[in-house]
Amino acid sequence: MLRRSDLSRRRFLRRALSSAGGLVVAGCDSLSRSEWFPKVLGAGEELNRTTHRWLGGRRSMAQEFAEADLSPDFRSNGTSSPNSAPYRALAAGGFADYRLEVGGLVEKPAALSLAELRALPSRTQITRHDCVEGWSAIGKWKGAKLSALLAAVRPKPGARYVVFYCADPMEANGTGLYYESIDMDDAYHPQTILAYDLNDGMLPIKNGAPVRLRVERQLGYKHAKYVMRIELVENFARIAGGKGGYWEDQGYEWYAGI
Ligand SMILES: Nc1nc2c(c(=O)[nH]1)N[C@H]1C(S)=C(S)[C@@H](COP(=O)(O)O)O[C@H]1N2
Ligand SMILES: [Mo]
Repeated sequence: MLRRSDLSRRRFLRRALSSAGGLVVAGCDSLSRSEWFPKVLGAGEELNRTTHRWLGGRRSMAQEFAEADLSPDFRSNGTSSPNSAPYRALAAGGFADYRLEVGGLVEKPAALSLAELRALPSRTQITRHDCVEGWSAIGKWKGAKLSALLAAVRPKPGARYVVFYCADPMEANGTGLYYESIDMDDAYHPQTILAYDLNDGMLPIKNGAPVRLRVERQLGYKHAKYVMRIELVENFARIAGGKGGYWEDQGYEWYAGI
């Protein structure tokens, strides 16, 4: 298990590098999507990988733990019960009427019931959640692989980010809701799931029922709870404060790598 000091050292390294290194990485990323780059610049790719590793393992897997490491209770943070009439109605019905809407830049928009989400290829993982407020907890999550959901809706070529709109109303932003976003690199990562179970039981309301995002290489605030709608977009220009998330609109980093 990572010691606290290791964690802060890694965060320090990441911050120290993010001004200079971040630019390099962003540049390499967009270049590597064009046809010629990988063929011509093998050395550049190696540099790209090394830089990612320095930045906290962007290409790697988040650490996974054993059952013995599980926290006795997975605490709640932020919203613990969304204060909206539609959400309360869904919860009262045991989420039988819940439909996860998936739209935006996709060929086949969809609205999935919990049963349909549970029928998608899933992954179970025991991971540590790190909140910027200074606490961590280890939990066992099971959920649909976001990669499988994306395969079903077929992203259009222009899709660069996946946006998650939540059920909890927030005053301080334009959508009026908590929301978050990730890029395609994290969207297709094997540990990125839409979790419906926590510690072998149904996801409790305090932790985001019926569905919450797990994006394990990033900090707690990226893990959107109460996900109602997913939108694939090219950029964040027309979404709330334009920074890609509720906390990002208030100055938090968009890429919250651990
Ligand atoms: N919809 C929604 N998602 C959210 C939040 C929130 O307030 N609303 N809080 C975030 C923060 S800061 C953290 S640390 C985690 C907390 O998850 P937990 O309640 O399962 O501990 O959820 C994140 N996702
Ligand atoms: Mo958090």
